[in-house]
Amino acid sequence: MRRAHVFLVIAAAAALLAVVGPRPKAEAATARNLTLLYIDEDRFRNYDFTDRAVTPYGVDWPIALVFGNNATIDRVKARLGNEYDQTGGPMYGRMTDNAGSGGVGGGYVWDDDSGGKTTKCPGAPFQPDSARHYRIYADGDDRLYNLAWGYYVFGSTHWDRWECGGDTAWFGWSENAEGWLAWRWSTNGYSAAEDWASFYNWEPYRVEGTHVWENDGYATWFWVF
Ligand SMILES: [Ca+2]
Repeated sequence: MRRAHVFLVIAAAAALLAVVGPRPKAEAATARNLTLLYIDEDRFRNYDFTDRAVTPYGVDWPIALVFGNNATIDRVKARLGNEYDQTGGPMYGRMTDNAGSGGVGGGYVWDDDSGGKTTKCPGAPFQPDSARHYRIYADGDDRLYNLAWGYYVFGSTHWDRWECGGDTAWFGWSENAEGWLAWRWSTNGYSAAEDWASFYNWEPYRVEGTHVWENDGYATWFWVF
């Protein structure tokens, strides 16, 4: 697991010059590898989106998290709530819990989530300059189901840095944020299998506006009991 040491740098002096208030969220960026993932009768997109539209030009982050076995949205958030106790703005996941015959047609829905975040407004005075942020998605009953994964939800995660001031805002490093989420899950007493399965959304390091891409294309599994 890589941990970018840049996050250890404390920009306390810069934070004092910060302008309070949220800045625009990560702008929609361009996915290299947007596709539909298949697991039994279920289907979901391997990125989340900045609006309710499936397009490689309007993605937020790669899907890199599956909370499985006995997950619900609320259960996962409760178990991460000791650190990810703030929320951000909403993004959108696309899925169906039963694609129907041949896996075509049937039941696609959107879910929006504002997620859990370690600091509400990173970069604001007296706040840390960075936050880690995850979002998780499911359909109307707040969980998806198939025989392979049990009850599950899926999601993305990333860093928000200087979002509310201090220096130029940027968002991303999702692979690193995924590792930290697995660390928090494990530290809280649950098990995770880091980089467990290919989600076909490898993103090499690159900067696209305020979006800093880096994702190994392998999602982490989080056991929920
Ligand atoms: Ca990964």
